Amino acid sequence: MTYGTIATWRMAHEGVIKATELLKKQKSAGDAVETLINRVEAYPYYKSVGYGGLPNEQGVVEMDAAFMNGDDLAIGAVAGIQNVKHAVSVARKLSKLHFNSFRVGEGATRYAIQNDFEMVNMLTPRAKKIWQNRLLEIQEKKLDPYDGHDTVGAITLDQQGSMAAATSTSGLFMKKPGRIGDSPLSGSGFYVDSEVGGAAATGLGEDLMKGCLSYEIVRLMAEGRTPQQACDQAVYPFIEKLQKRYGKAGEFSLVAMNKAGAWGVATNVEFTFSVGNDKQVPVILMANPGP
Ligand code: SD4
Repeated sequence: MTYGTIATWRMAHEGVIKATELLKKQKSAGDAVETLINRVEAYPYYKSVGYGGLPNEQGVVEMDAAFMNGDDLAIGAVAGIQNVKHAVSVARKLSKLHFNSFRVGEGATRYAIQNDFEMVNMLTPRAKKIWQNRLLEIQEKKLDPYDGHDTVGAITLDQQGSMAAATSTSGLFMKKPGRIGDSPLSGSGFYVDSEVGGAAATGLGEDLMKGCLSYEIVRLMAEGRTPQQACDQAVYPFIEKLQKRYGKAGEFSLVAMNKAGAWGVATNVEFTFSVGNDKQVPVILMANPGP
């Protein structure tokens, strides 16, 4: 039976390997995507996701994450959550609730504590040093706060035909406290429908959410486009639109997979991603800025 996963950035590769193994053993798309994202969250040297993620301008690590079940379209999300090792697991548990399934800030953190999620000081000494150095640099020269930030976003398809999507990020380095990007927002950072397929985004959240691009890609797939056609048709005209209205567009990279396991990607930067399925061992691939 067909199964597969696609995820953003090189950092997702070990998680994709693990998720692909699980899918091969007929585990669920939900378990596979959570395991994939947990791997990235736990690794201390990825500066933009989970433990070791870079903090906001006050030195506080605030995480955003989401989980979506493509069968019942259930969504759970957290934003600005603190000191929780696996934000995506909190999001997955929230997805089981009909009410109160998207929590922010203190309410999200409190929910994690009350439900026995692993709590840890997410600001590693390394991340603290990078933050301190950046504070000094900012005093010396005017710097763009958006610098080298990546979200892990993934789509999984299991052998039963179920799909899931999830994201996790510490968001923009030096962001203002309380700033939330696209990653926990359904339709922008992610979307999945097991009857069609799913998509996930990484890039500048403030621009990504103007286009609801993950939903747009799924909508185009539902109309019959391949994942690659859907990515191309959703992403590049929207980048042009932003360029026309603002003179520029943020960095955008989107990945998609349909219910048959075919995948696509669109990006305006050099972008690495990882794909694993029943036809090939997981590989890291590189996409060049399109179209
Ligand atoms: C955000 N989309 O918070 C995230 C950050 C990111 O590549 O993915 N950067 O806006």
